[in-house]
Formats: sequence, C-alpha cells, structure tokens
Amino acid sequence: SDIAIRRALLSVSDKSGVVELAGRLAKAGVELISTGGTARTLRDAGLDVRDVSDVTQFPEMMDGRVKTLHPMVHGGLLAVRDDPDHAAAMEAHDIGSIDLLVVNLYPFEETVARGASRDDIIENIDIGGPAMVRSASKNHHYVTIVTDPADYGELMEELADHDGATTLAFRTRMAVKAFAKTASYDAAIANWLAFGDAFTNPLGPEALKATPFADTMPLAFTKKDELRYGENPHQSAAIYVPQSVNAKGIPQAEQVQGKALSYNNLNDADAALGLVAEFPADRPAVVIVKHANPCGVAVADSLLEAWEKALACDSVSAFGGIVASNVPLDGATAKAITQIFTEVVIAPGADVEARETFATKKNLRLLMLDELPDPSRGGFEMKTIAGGMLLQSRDAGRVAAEDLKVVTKRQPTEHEVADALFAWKVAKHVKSNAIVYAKDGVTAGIGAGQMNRRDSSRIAAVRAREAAEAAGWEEPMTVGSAVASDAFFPFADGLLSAVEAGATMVIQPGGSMRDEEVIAAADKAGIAMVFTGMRHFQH
Ligand code: 93A
Repeated sequence: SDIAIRRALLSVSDKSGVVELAGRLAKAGVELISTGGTARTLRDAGLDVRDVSDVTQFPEMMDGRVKTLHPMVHGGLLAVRDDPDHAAAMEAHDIGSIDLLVVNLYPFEETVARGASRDDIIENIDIGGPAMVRSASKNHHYVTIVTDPADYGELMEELADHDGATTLAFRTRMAVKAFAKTASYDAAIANWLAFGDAFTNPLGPEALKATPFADTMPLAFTKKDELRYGENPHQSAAIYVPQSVNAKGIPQAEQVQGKALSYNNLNDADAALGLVAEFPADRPAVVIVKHANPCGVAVADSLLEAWEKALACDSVSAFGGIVASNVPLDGATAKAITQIFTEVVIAPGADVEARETFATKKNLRLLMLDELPDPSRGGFEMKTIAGGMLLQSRDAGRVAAEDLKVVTKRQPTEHEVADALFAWKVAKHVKSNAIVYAKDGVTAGIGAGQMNRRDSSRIAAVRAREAAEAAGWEEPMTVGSAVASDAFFPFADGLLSAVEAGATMVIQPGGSMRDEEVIAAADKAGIAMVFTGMRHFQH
C-alpha cells in the first residue's frame, strides 16, 4: 500500500514552505507541475517546473478561474491505477498519473475579514482547488493530498521514512483533513452568501421583505465565549459570532473594565445598543434598559441632561440597569451615572475623565464601540422553537414625518410630530404590547409586554404619575404628550386611557377593523392622530 511519488502537482495560494518542499521533491527526482503563481515562485527559486497549461494543452483563462479544471488533471488524480479500464483510458488520452497534490485554497475567509468588496470576495471563492482536493482525497488509496503548509514537514518525513513513498495510513489521515477543509470552506461561503451580505449591506425594508431564504441554512457560527450560565443559573450558555461575516454589535465591542458579561447582560446590552443607535449623533441620547425593555430614554442638548431626563422617567427600574449613549461619554455624565448602581455602560467612546470615574466602580462593565450599528442595515433574527427554528429579516423599518397620515380633524403641531416620532422609535424597541408616552424628547411613561393594549397604556400612565411624585412635578409628563402604540388600537379603550392621561397626539399603525371608531374617539377628545402604516411587534 506504499505509493511512490513520481509526479506532483503544486498549486498554493499560501506560498510559505512550498519552495523547500518542492526542492526536496525535485531532489528525489519527482516531476513538478504547477499553476501560474506557484510555478513562478518555484522557478524564481531555481527549480524546474512544468506548467499545468503545458499538461492540459489549454491556457489558463478567465483571470485564472479556469486553470486546472481539465481531464488531464482530474484524470491523473482520479484514475484507479490497477483498474484495466482506467489504465486503458489513461493510455488512450496520454494522461499521466499525479501521485501527490499539494493545494491550499484562495483565502476566502481572510478576504471577508479584511472587509474586501463583494467582487473581490466572489473572486476568492476557489473552485479548481477544492475540485482537485476532492479528486485526490477520493482517490487517497493511490494519491497523496496535502492541504496545509503545517503538514509539509510531516510529508517530507514520511517520504524519507518510506523511500520516497507514502503509506495508506498517512494518505487516509491527510484525506480526512482535506475533506474537512473543503467542507468548512464551503460552509464559510454559504454562510457569507446567506448572512454576510445581509449583515453588511444595508437593505431597505422592501428589499428585506423579498430576502430569499435558502432551503438549508448553513449557520456557521464560532464560539466566542463560554458564559457562566444562561438566563438562569441552572442553564448553561455560550456566545457565538457568525463565521465569515463582518458583524458589528455587542460581541465585537471592547470591554474596558468589569467582570465578564452574563447572558442577560448581553441580551440587555444588545437591546440598549439597538435603540440608542436609532438616534443620530448630532444630539446626545441616553437609553436605560431593564430586562431588555427601555425604562427611560431621552435626547437633550447635553449628554448629562439626557441622562438626568432618562433616569427621571423611571428611577426605580433604572437600578441595576444597562445604559447606552449615542455619543462618547464625558466626565460629568460618568459621575452622574455612577451615582446609581448600573450593570453595563455602552458608548462609542469615553474621555479620560469618564474612564477614570468608571474605574472607581470596578464591577461596572464599560463597553466601547468604534461606531454604532446602522439601524437600517440588513441582518437576520433567529429564534428556536420546539422542533424547529424561526428566521426573519431584522426589523429595519423606519418611519419619517412624510410617511405619516393625519386621520383626525385636528392637525398635529410640529412639536407634537417630533415627540410622536420619538415615541414611535422607542416603541419599536419595547416588547409588545408597547405603549410609549413622550414629551420634549423624553419618554414620559412606558408600558411593555402586556397581553392587552389598554393595560400597557394604563401602566405607562401610572409610571408617569409616580415619576412626577418622585420628582415633585406639578403634573405627570403624560399631560401634553404624544403617545405611540406599536400596533393598532383594536378598540377605542386604549386610546381613551391615553386621552385620560393627557396625551394630545397619537401615533399608531392604523389598520384595525374599528379604525373609524378609534378615529371618532380621537376627534371627540380633540386630539390629533397619525397612522404610520407600519407595525413594530416585538415579542
Ligand atoms: O480560480 S480557480 O477556482 N480555478 C482553477 O482552475 C484553479 N486551479 C487551482 N482556482 C484554482 N486554483 C487555485 O489557485 C488553487 O487552489 C490555489 O489556491 C491557487 C494557486 O494559484 P497560483 O499558483 O496561480 O498562485
């Protein structure tokens, strides 16, 4: 079962170690065949090499896309040496056997990782290489395959130990490695095609709706960290990042200080980052999240003011919360944040004073990002259910002032529209049923996760009253506020409880069977209402 190496084909992208290996082979009298770049490297080192194009009598063409895809190559790799029919075919077509194949593939994953263009990435999908690797590996009973420069040393030892031949055991071991290589190579490509594009190319909501899902999902993810436990201490957990995708989010953030993030921390931090990224950096915004729901959100002229306003919305829930800002942190804001117990702070940077302040709270985790993720980017969300998995394009939907349709007799003021759009942005990130009251760029009350809309509306109003009592305000901020509902009001009752709380404007998708009833109730109360035509359920 020892097979002597007489002819070798070398075609490598990673040229490291190839000159030394080829030199040893040449010295042992092995004929060397090579593709363009590899042949050049070997010739430059003074070695005698035959071009593949000479073997195939076909030029390398189409920018190298077609160089080794030829029967003269694959016949030489695939022929069963002791099969008379195969031997006759080789004879008839003058096909010489190839005993050793040394190939490593176009650096696909590295090309994705360096943020190359789509065309560049596509060009780095190796076809001829894996085809040869598979031919040689299938025929490992006769052919030796080596795909990793780290194995050249072992190959040379094998040849030295067996008089210029390899053993079946060696060839089998290398074939296992080779098939594992082409399998993971293809998985990385499928993963990039399925997810990479959508993660990196911002697609509009319409394009996302039309996103084709593959019949089988590659889902190649790499474990980034083991987590101490999952949502509860008796659950085990880990965090994974997608392979061959330049994703940006909490897993890619730099943790400046504090102990390792827990499963819940990561989940909450993601919610906080997703919401704060909705606010353009030209005005400071602060988001405080608890249990993956925002409990206070504000935009203001200064970051400190935004923090104070967000905190005032619900200082009870903010205890042990996750704080995110859309601009770099300054010392004054850092001092204010550290006045209360905070689990995680996330921002696109922090000045020296802020860092020094946070450093005094060694349990606080500080996460720094280069930039906030684009809220209108593509991407996917997945969720397992018993017996399966649900996959959907992420909710990249956004609503602007020009998308709003006024349905009431009263037109909203410009100020009301601004508050309504602010409330709408927040509501998108609140678990359904979501009701969000907002006034002057600050959340006045948030109602989350109730099974009916009226309860969410009432809870939000109660929060606002309690915030007013705690702060000693004359009236709750819901008075004169705009209120957002993530889905339509199925009945007038939810809207009426908002009117009762003092809201003067409503923003909601519309589309209920009872829209007329709800509009009539709004008209009767003298408030303004707009329809967005877009729903933002989040469960
Ligand atoms: O573009 S390809 O898919 N078409 C081919 O026919 C082919 N044959 C070998 N890429 C092909 N290769 C790859 O070229 C090898 O896998 C190797 O990575 C690379 C070596 O090219 P060169 O010797 O020109 O540097």
